[in-house]
Amino acid sequence: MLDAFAKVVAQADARGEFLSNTQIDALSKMIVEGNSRLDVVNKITANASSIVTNSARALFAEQSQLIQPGGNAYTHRRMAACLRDMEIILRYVSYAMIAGDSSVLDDRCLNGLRETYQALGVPGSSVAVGVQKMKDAAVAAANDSSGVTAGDCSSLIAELSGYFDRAAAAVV
Ligand code: PEB
Repeated sequence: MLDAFAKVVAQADARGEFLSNTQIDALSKMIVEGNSRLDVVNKITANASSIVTNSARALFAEQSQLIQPGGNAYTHRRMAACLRDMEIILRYVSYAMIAGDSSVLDDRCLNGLRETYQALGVPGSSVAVGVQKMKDAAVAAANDSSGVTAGDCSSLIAELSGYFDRAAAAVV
C-alpha cells in the first residue's frame, strides 16, 4: 500500500536516482491542494451512507430483476451483502483519495474481485453500474461547497472519478 509520496520514492529508488523535477512538482501540487483533498474525503465520508443507499436504490429501480425471486439481491442476506459490497468499495475509494494513489484500492479491494463475483454468480456488470451511481453521488457531494472554502477542485474531482472508474472496470 502506497501513498503518492511513497510511490514516488519507490519509483526513484528503483532507478537509484534522486527525485525528478516532475515528481517534485506533482508532490508540491498535492501539498498545495491538501486541504481541498481532505474536504473531498470528508464530504464522501460524511455522506457515505446516503451515497450507498441511494445508489443501490437507483440500481434496483433500473435492474429490478436483481430484487425479484432468483435475483442476486433477493433475500435479506443477499441484499445486505450487496449493500455491504458497495460500502466496502466506497470506503476503499475514499482511502485511495486520501492517499492520492490507487494502490490501496487495487491491492486490498479490487484484486481478485471479478473472479470472486464470477464464482458467486453475482453479475459484475450490475456491480459496475452501482459503482458508477456511487461515482455520480460522490462527485456531487464533493462538489457541494457548503462548509468548505470554495475553489477549483476539478483535478481532485477527476482523480476521484478515476478511482470509481477503476473499480467499475475491475468487476466487468
Ligand atoms: C466481495 N461479495 C460477496 C462475497 C465476497 C464479496 C467475498 C462472498 C462472501 C459473503 O457473502 O460475504 N468482500 C466483498 C468485497 C471485499 C470483500 C468487495 C473487498 C475487500 O472482502 N448483489 C447484487 C448486486 C451486487 C451484489 C449486483 C452491488 O445483486 C453483491 C451489489 N455480493 C453480492 C451478493 C453477495 C455478495 C457476496 C448478493 C452474496 C452472494 C451469495 O451468497 O449468493
